[in-house]
Amino acid sequence: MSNLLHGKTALILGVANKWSLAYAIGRSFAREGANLVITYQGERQKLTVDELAAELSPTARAIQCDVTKPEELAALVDALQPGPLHAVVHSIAFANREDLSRPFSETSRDGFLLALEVSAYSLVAVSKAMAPLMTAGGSIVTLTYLGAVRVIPNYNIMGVAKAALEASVRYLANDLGPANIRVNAISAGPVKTASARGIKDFSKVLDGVAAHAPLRRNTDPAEVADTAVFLASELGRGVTGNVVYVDAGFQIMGL
Ligand code: NAD
Ligand code: IMJ
Repeated sequence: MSNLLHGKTALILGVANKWSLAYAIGRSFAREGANLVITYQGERQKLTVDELAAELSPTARAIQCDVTKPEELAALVDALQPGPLHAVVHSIAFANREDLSRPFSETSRDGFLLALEVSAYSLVAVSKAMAPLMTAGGSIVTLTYLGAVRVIPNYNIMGVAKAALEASVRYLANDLGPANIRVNAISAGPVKTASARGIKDFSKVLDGVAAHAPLRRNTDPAEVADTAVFLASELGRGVTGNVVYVDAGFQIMGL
């Protein structure tokens, strides 16, 4: 392709390993000439993510940022000074494992609040922290899933968190539009990442999508990543407040 992000600085939050959707997005952004800062949650991921940053580009930086720690978000803002920052990709979600297997009606207050804090409020916190650096306008993109709007077995509290995330996208788009900052979500079809591993019947979900989606196959992380390029680039300049489905068409089906 053709340097669609040349001269732009992009922040990508949520790289854990080479399977992370955030890393696929990093690869597409690097291909398009972006200057990259990627983040990881904790010390345990530092070595892996330092190596992944080096593979993306010689200038890519990796910084630790647990989104539940305001001091780490503040340190990230400092590391990005003086800006300008053009693009932010939020690729973060977490819920307690037991809340992704027990009946949804058994969700605890703590489990509910944790999933909503990490998976939805963090987009608000990140947008609030980064918008002042986006002085030339820009693009904020988050990752969501169909479980926000349909009942998907075991997705449970994550579905509620993604519904809050998608509504946050609309309210943030309205607030930040006057600064020419666009805010959108990509709703990706199921992909076998660390966040999918160990989920009961995940292989059946993948097989079901491949059998029934209009394109008769699963979603390739590179397709999700290239849609993020579109949204972060000038090509996406008229798009804000949207949820773009990159799911081989699965979500249009009734039966
Ligand atoms: P992943 O496990 O590689 O990424 C999830 C990331 O969230 C990890 O890097 C993890 O460290 C990070 N994270 C969790 N808690 C955090 C915290 N407190 N602070 C900072 N980071 C934290 O898995 P993935 O599939 O690449 O997930 C990325 C996003 O894509 C998530 O929002 C997920 O809901 C979404 N998504 C995934 C799929 C799928 O099938 N894999 C489908 C649609 C949407
Ligand atoms: C997750 C759970 C149940 C069904 C699921 C998923 N389906 C898909 C996912 C059908 C596609 C993956 N997904 C879209 C997510 O957002 C996953 C979030 C997640 C995963 C885990 C697993 C490990 C853990 N906590 C988690 N928190 C969030 O301990």
